[in-house]
Amino acid sequence: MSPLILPPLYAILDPEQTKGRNPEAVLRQLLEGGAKIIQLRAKAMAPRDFLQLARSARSLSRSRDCRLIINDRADIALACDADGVHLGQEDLPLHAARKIIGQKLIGISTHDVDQAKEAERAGADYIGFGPMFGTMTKATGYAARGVEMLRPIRSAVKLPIVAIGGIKEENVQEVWRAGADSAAIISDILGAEDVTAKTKRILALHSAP
Ligand code: TZP
Ligand code: MG
Repeated sequence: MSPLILPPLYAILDPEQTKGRNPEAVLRQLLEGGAKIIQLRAKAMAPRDFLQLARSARSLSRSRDCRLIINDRADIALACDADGVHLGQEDLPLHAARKIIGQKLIGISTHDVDQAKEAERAGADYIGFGPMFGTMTKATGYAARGVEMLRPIRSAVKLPIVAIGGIKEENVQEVWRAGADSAAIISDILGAEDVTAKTKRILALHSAP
């Protein structure tokens, strides 16, 4: 199978972070801005509401040729025909999620070199790595890694790396330069007044010097 190539921005749509704006409307703005992979993260939603939103996200994202990843829930990823699922260290282990979703993508959150290597060994399609910087969006329980800790991860695994945590328009180029294939961003994008313009500006930075 050809290796996965991730776009430089991995946008995360979390309905709790949209400042009360309708998640589908925000999703449309992300798509309009050029997002080509979007993760749906809905920690507080009842599973059937999560599924309903996921189905709607699936149809909108498919129409714009954008991949859809479901956070935490392999069952919902399968039920809405997403492109994959993203799992943390406490979620279903990779081998169990694989039984559920087959060849769809599985991303694994990692926080150090050992976890990154283990995710690669176990057959992950990409890894998350973080938290890169301080973030108010999630109580991660880990100190900020910084770009210094991203570089050894880049050397340790061949898998695509999605850096996450405290990434913003102002520091996103640092994480790409340190070896991240993609930058996962929640609050800097979802908190923007104009989500489309913010997404476009971040993507434009990837090709800027
Ligand atoms: N996992 C590690 S940090 C984080 C998650 C879900 C939150 C990232 O959010 P933000 O707002 O981009 O810092
Ligand atoms: Mg999780």
